[in-house]
Amino acid sequence: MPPKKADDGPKQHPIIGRFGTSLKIGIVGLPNIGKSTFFNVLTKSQAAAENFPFCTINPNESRVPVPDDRFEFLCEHHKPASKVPAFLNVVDIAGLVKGASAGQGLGNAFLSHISACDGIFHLMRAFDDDDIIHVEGNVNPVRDIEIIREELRLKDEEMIIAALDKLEKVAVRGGDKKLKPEYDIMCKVKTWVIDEKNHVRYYHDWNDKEIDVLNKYLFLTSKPMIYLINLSEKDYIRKKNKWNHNIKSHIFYLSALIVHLSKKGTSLKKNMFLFLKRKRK
Ligand SMILES: Nc1nc2c(ncn2[C@@H]2O[C@H](COP(=O)(O)OP(=O)(O)O)[C@@H](O)[C@H]2O)c(=O)[nH]1
Ligand SMILES: [Mg+2]
Repeated sequence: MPPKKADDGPKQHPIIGRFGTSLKIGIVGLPNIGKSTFFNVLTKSQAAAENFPFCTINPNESRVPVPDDRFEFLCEHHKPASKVPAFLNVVDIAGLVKGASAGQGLGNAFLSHISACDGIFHLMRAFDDDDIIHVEGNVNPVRDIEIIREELRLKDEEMIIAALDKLEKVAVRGGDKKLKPEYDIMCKVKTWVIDEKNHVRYYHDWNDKEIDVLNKYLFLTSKPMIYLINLSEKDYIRKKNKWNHNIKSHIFYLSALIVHLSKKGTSLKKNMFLFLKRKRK
């Protein structure tokens, strides 16, 4: 039989993001909320996790194997010469503060660290502990979500303005027809992100051409984001926390898609639980 042509089969729709064999996810959040502690548990590492803001300066990175029964089955079945399981690179990024996009705290370095990631774990603090300093003075995860959300959006705002400036010169004033569609798409991105103050990922109807353009720029707010809530062990066990309702409704308001996870969610929770158990020692 002749080999199949590359264009055989149904057309695949593009997906927002950069997909490859080596995926990287960054842990992002305010300083001193448990990012390094979570990183250590998830990756079985020993990164410094101390009770003071900006304990992490350079990002710590570690590879975590992703267990998958299907992989074992396929290896057993096909007996390949080499076996390469899936890995997730997890990066513990320095804390962001209000104004980080304009150079506050550890400033703009975070941009390149988050840019290098394919996805974001957005960790927030929902545990009370007077001994653990909160950079905003008190615990309020909904306010904290907004601080991080706005810093990421502001960084994209800079990128969008610079890109539109360039495109305008060539596609509008220079009359380059080839770049006009990209210019029009970037105008739509500008309306959504700058005028309406949204994240790219929360518009769920980008078409294929728009996704191609978004993937050229890989905006911070287009990266898939998983919200993680750092609770006390007590709240975790009783499955209650005074912030739960507000966090959920805020995330719903942002129009994040709510995905009900079963097995995967359990394993993530397990990691959080290990993390909390470790705290008690
Ligand atoms: N009470 C309490 N303390 C925590 C929890 N998670 C982290 N911490 C403490 O908070 C401080 C800051 O943690 P760290 O992981 O360095 O935060 P990061 O700055 O976000 O990386 C450390 O003293 C941790 O032991 C938690 O769930 N409960
Ligand atoms: Mg840290």
